[in-house]
Amino acid sequence: MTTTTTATRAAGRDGPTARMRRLGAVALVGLAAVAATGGTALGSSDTDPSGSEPSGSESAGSDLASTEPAGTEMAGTEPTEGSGAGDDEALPGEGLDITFVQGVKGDEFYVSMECGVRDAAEELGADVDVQGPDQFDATLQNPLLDSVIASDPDAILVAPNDVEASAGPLQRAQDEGIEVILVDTVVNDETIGASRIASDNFQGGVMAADALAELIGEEGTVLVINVQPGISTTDQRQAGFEEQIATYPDVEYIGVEFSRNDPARAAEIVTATLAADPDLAGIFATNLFSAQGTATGLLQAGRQGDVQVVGFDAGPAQVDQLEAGDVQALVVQKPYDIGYQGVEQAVAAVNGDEVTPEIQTDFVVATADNLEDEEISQFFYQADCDD
Ligand code: T6T
Repeated sequence: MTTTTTATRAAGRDGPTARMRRLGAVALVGLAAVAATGGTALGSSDTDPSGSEPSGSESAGSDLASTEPAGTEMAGTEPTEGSGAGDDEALPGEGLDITFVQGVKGDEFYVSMECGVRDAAEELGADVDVQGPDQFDATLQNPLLDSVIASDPDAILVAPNDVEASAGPLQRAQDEGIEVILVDTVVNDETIGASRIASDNFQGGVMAADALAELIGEEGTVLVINVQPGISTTDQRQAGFEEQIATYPDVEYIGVEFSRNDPARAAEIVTATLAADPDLAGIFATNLFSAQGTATGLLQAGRQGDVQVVGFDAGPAQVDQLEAGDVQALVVQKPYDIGYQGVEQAVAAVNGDEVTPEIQTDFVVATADNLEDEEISQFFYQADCDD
């Protein structure tokens, strides 16, 4: 179970006084453990995907607020009263420039996050610019960050590429009075980021371990295909998986391989591992491209459906692979919510309003049995905000 907090703090430069206060509804919410519902049908971790009540909020205490974007609920729903649209008051984001720097361009996880960013910016009246490096690589993202800092936005929403290497430019941004909001990934230096908004990635790894153990009947060898060391999210997923899989005495964890976010490399890892260990029972692939390549590798080896796969993320290609039976379960994040709440926090920080330092969003787990359910499919990632 995730720890929870409702701690808030004032942050940022003083802003216009007539800003509408919309905070208070965001807080860190516990992730309900995913319980297997029988067979290989894994249930959702989000007991109320419609968003009216965050999972775990009752048992965790009444001071918890929703992980939903305050006043907006899910993608595609109408903004509720007080969300800004149509109010006579000045919108809280009016006149503010926010830049969203993605972890990498063209990744449907960040595309979906961008959709949340754009919706929130529109509703709050802020201007938003979106940029991203061509690869998940701090040596590419850092120069981009430097040029964003030079353009002097009010706030930067960013998914930093590396826990250490990304800290320099983000520190410089803060030193120059730009509010920095970390979305998805973080840096190790905890002084960076007025707010950090992400999935509970360690718990996601735990869930993946339980799911994979169940799929393989709690025995056999398992492999992790991760991205690269230094990405906070995927490092935590691996750590959660490793801790949890060790609790299954008849499951042998044979270690981790790194795909460098390249599906072709993930496929090669599968081929090489099967050559060395033809009895491989299962694979946990820690992100979208790793999972996509894992499924392709199994297909190429003719072992799809035989070696069990739990992946993270739910881009269109991954959902197709789930439907085809090449992958058995996907841990689905809520990037739209992360982006939406990122903008809310950015606007609050710039205006000197209360900011929530840490927000965790939850997951659903998709399987072939539930992927048609609206409660699950509504969280599949978008390839385009008009989808
Ligand atoms: O899994 C997401 C994200 O959370 C992670 O930080 C990097 O990979 C993804 O973008 C998926 O490709």
